[in-house]
Amino acid sequence: MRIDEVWLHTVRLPLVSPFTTSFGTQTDRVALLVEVRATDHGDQTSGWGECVVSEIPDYSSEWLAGSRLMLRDHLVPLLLARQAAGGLRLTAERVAPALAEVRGHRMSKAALETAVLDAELRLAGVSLADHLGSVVDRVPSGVSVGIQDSTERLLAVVEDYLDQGYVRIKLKIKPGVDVELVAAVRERFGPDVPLQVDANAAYRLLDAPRLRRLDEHDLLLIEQPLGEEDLRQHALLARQLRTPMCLDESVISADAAADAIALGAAAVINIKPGRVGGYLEARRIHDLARAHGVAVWCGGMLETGIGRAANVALAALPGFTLPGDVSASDRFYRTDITRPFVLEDGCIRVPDGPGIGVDPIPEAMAEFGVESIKVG
Ligand code: OSB
Ligand code: MG
Repeated sequence: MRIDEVWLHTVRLPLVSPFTTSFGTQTDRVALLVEVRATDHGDQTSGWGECVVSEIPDYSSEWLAGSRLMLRDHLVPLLLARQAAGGLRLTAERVAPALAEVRGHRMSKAALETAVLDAELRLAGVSLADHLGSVVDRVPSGVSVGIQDSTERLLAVVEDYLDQGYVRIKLKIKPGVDVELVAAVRERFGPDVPLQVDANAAYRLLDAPRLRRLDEHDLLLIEQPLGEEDLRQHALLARQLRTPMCLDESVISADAAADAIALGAAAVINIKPGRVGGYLEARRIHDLARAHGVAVWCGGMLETGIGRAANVALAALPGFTLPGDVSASDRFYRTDITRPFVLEDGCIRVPDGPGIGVDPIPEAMAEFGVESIKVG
């Protein structure tokens, strides 16, 4: 395969309702899409990757404008230079090594690697799910519920999602907006609703006594209560809680996952391909966790259909034993830029077409497009 051109498309999609976490509120999603135009034996295709950065560096240190520059001025030129130098045929497996001289910037690297992988698989006629090793054709769908203005509002929102068929509820929490919410949801919907919480790093180890009050509510897990760099403190906290400890922000690589497991900082891991540098590293974390008996589930970053399609393929691997944040497109968007993913009996169907199995719809790209730039 030969890369002919790389395009960076920016699209802005309004959210159906604001999404609030411990670090802020989002009313729309600006997505950076990497398109790799490639040729193999005369066949041409476009491969797509969605960069999961936020507009501001709140969830991680990466952000939209920085990511666009990083791709434009460093990552894409590096990859094209590697290709021009000849020798090895370009494959997705060779993208990460080619980009390794750039430190960090995993979300940007992931988007580029995914676009190359998608192009490669489209040209080979193989679905991403088959390539990664999927074992199911539908995955159970959980939903991440943002912090609401009132408990009554939260209960109404949760009820609506349960009515739609979501099989697991994740409540965003922050200090002071936590135990009471969980208690209210448990009281209204009973002990059988699979329920978990996500703090997005908003607590300190000193909050352990308060977090221990979550134990009586029989949660599946507590996600990332402490800081991204606090692996050791997560291990200490885990020993004070009955609720299983799950890490999100802290797991930036397979190495970090190995450390977290060895330290006892993670009984469960939320795998987000963007956070760890791509789907190939995500699969390594899945394999590692599975070998250690650590459950994983697929996280989300409000992806459009492009990123969602790839996440659904990943979530079909055998170690994904908990429902992920892989909800239907209409959880976030009235109109998606691909055909929408829909809930069927609480599940999302795994795309089986070549590559990620979905395509951007030209009319939607025109409607939501902000800018497109060509690199190389
Ligand atoms: O921590 O899982 C998170 C969204 C943006 C940033 C961080 C997180 C989230 C979510 C997932 O909770 C939302 C989704 O895509 O379904
Ligand atoms: Mg999280």
